[in-house]
Amino acid sequence: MTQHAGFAAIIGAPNAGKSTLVNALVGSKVAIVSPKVQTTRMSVRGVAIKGETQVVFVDTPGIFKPKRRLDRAMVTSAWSHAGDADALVLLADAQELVTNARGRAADDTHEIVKALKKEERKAALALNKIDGMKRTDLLPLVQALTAANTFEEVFLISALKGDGVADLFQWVADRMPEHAWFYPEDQAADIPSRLLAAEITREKIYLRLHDELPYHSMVESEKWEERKDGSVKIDQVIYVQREGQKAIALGKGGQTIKIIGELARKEMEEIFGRRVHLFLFVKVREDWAEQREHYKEMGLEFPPDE
Ligand SMILES: Nc1nc2c(ncn2[C@@H]2O[C@H](COP(=O)(O)OP(=O)(O)OP(=O)(O)O)[C@@H](O)[C@H]2O)c(=O)[nH]1
Ligand SMILES: [Mg+2]
Repeated sequence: MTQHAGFAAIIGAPNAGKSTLVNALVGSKVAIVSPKVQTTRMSVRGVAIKGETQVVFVDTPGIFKPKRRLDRAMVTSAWSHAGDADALVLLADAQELVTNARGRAADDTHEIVKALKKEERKAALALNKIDGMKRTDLLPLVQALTAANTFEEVFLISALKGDGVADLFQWVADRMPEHAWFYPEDQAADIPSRLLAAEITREKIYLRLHDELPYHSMVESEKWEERKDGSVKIDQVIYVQREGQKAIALGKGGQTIKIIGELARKEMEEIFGRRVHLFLFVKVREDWAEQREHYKEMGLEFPPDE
């Protein structure tokens, strides 16, 4: 049988559940997830196979009206992946669209729909987070969105619970061109280990400190040392923007950073399948989001001044 392979980009407003969906499609964790908006900064590839078809799902940063430099880089990256993809899925938070129709997430979603329409870009719409929602609330939404004729197909899914995910996968798989597979059969993610390790720590920071330490942190794996016993020693730096944030990240007597380190280490050991010695350092660097070198580390282009 001939092989099919291609790229499917998942785009959407921040917090729609894109990373959760990519993890569900791939069947293992390739992208970090948190209740905060703008969790994903760089696009992550997750690989999944259906029959003779290999789909490379591209998780992208949320699309919204960007102001800061890092935001602009993230949104640019998301659109460029959409442009390159063989299949495109717009993911939207159905709960937001129904109960908070004038909210920011709904606004961002409508702007994306407009942009797709303008470019006459073919895409599927997946309404996410239908778990816990009433069908009667969903139907008018689906009707309104299909009436506009922008989408080839509309799916109702729960990325978290798995409902509808297989149908969406099938739709995507059917759109993959004839092509040899891009990755070996057993590869699920395409992200360098040190970058993934940094992402895992960032997820734990977001989960633990999402109210106190918004957005303004980044993690870099500075050292990666293979040990003879098969374990690895990883030194990571957490950059924050203020002294006060450093105190928050450390916590009383270093308690917070210790918990974050333990959670991150455990997950790294699971994912890498080996023992990990993780050392975390917190540094204040007020303008890290203005420094070119960090963008490369995050896999983003450094956008010019506005
Ligand atoms: N109830 C429910 N929650 C979901 C579902 N999918 C995702 N979530 C939650 O929504 C939040 C955001 O999920 P993410 O996967 O990080 O969303 P994202 O679109 O990747 O967000 P950004 O990377 O910030 O743009 C998390 O708290 C998820 O657990 C779903 O199907 N149902
Ligand atoms: Mg994400």
